[in-house]
Amino acid sequence: MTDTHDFSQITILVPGKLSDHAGKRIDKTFDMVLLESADPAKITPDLAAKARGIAAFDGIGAAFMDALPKLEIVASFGVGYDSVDAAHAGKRGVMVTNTPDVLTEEVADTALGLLINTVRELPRAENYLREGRWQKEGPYRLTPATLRGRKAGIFGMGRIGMAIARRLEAFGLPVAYHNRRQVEGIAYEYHKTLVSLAGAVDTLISVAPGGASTLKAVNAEVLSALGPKGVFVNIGRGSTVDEDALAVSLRNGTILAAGLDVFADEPKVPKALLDLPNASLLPHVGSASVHTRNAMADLVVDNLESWFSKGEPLTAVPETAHVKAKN
Ligand code: NAP
Ligand code: 8YV
Repeated sequence: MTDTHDFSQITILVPGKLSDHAGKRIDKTFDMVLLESADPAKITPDLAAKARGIAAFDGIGAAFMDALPKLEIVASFGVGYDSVDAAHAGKRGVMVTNTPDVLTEEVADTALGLLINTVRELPRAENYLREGRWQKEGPYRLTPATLRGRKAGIFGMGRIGMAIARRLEAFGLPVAYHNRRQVEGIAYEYHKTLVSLAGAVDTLISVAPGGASTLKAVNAEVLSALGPKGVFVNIGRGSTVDEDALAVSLRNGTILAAGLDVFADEPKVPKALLDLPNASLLPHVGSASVHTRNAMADLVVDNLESWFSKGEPLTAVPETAHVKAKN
């Protein structure tokens, strides 16, 4: 971003996972300290005295922040930051940044891929070919489901929700949505409640953030409203779904099929979902291309550089938008 500042005396902690791309940049520019995990017990007096920033590729809790009295900024990798205690950071005067926009189109592409995989059974059809069954048994079965004639509902019509909606329109599907607030300037049908949206569509795509306000929002009532032709796709957060209710609904035909990129307790996936042939499952790959992950990593480091050179981040989360640099 800028090479006119000397950041070499500024210590940035990187606990747990690390993006290689971000790691190279942070190491070149800052005093980078790798930690095994974001565990307050791992903070030595020396680190406590000097760490001014965290580059976070996993969650950061309040206790870890509180172990770092000089902490000014947590630059988090990912647009969703439910694993960072941003409310606590806001109260403590610590800036938190995330990585919006640079991943929007990639995640929307993945959502459409997952939807088509789920409805047209493409992964199962490919397995059928690879297992030699096409030659032995003839063509793969005609899929009971199709995208044709479907109506889609989006839970979480934000940046990624809008990008998914544009793609769905190009596929010829009408779109409706549910957010807490109606979005101005868009013509998509708005529903005040998630259950009302589910009742009005047969294809529900969740791209809502995690956190208390969405916890298990996609529950038995919502799935029942979606109905027996219903397809549910989750590209947002696993915590927004009651996974037990979803497995039951898929097993007993309350809904037809589901496509899931995210799970409540990653990387663990409930056996009840793994056992279901009508669930298409991905290991949280929404943004997972080299191109997009590098763009996200660059935004993490750009936020650190902007903060330590101008006292302003590029992409503050709302909970810390009020936080000002101390000097
Ligand atoms: P965004 O622009 O902030 O959009 C989030 C939308 O959700 C907003 O329109 C918001 O509207 C709505 N929302 C929030 N809380 C709600 C609630 N309690 N009830 C109903 N609607 C609610 O975020 P984004 O950039 O589109 O990203 C969305 C989420 O996608 C991220 O938070 C992340 O969890 C997930 N994600 C997943 C992947 C992946 O790899 N699978 C990749 C990127 C992002 P209101 O505030 O009006 O309710
Ligand atoms: C990443 C995501 O997979 O941006 C998000 O909210 O869920 C994904 O893009 C995740 O942040 C990687 O840890």
